[in-house]
Amino acid sequence: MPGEAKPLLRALRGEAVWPPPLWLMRQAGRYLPEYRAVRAQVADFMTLCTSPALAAELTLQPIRRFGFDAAILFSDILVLPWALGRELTFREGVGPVLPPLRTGAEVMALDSTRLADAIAPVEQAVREVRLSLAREAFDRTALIGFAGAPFTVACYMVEGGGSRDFAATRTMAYREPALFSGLIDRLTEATIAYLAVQIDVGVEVVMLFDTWAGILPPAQFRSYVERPTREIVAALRNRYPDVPVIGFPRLAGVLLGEYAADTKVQAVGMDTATAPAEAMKCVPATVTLQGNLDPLAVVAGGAAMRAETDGILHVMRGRPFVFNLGHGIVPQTPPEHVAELVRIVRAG
Ligand code: 1CP
Repeated sequence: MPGEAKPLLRALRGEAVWPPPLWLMRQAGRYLPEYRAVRAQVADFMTLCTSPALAAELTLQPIRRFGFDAAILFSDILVLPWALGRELTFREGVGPVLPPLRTGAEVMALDSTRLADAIAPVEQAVREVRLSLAREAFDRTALIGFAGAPFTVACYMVEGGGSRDFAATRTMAYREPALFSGLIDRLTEATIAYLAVQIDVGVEVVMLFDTWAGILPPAQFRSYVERPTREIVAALRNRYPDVPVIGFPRLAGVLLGEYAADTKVQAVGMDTATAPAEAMKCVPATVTLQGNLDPLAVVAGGAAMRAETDGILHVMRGRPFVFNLGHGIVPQTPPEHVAELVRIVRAG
């Protein structure tokens, strides 16, 4: 298989590739002047996500600048609820805003029959990225597709946007468990369909972002984080046995090992708060680890960034590993610090 030579795919198939492959969560974004230039051409963020040529261009920008081992499709986790018929706007300085979903009728109205048409621009963006990667000879760069995991997507849908504690969502999960489970089930099904489309047109790996997984108590973590993730992994593995799934249950803490064993993801993303040595102990060596440099260490740069990076590399050497951040890169990051980080990691 020619793809086998790509370092990311080798690491995700269980090989201790060294120096480790690297890419950064949110590697396309406001910290790059070339992103800001494209963003300034359009009125709103959703136009970027629904214009294949622009989404493809933004996906390629960080690859051209830094030569990462993975390109991640430029899109957003909230494109899925939008494609199921929920309104969505991104407000400058606020973030995503949706109409809060609170009733069974609204869950029933989520319309998977419109999914295929709504995600056609995403499909086209994937095709264009694959063509550009080949045309520009980025032979070692693999393409990652993604979705939000059902719980995190449900958080934004129920709450109607971002929140510190997602209190309305978590109250619904206690008061109306049948309603909340129904929403999670719908999203699980839609996520499988959405990721299958991305794989059909060329993504080589998929990642499930469960940014808010860690706000749940253990029993609900099992029901709303582990169970849907296990179902998505099983369905995709059945159809696409060679496409690895990376799970990122942010702030899962001591449940990280259980998450890996239960969901059977090929790789687990460690968040910033996870000690790599602890993750090594609880996640089996057959599961690839990814992470977990603090995004603020990249803002700081210099000796602090080097020390933190060396610490992670030292612990992970000899096991299947993908270097990344512990959460998304932040807008105030100097791009030169990212270039320096790439040099440090590539020196092993
Ligand atoms: O390079 C890439 O990774 C680009 C693709 C990408 C991804 C994987 C974007 C573009 N968003 C995401 C995932 C995403 N979106 C997550 C999961 C990962 C994470 O925790 O960071 C989440 C929670 C969102 C929701 C979202 N979209 C937020 C957070 C809202 C909140 O306060 O809780 C925001 C601000 C967005 C907008 C957005 N999405 C992507 C970008 C570059 C932006 C910023 C828009 C801009 O500033 O121009």
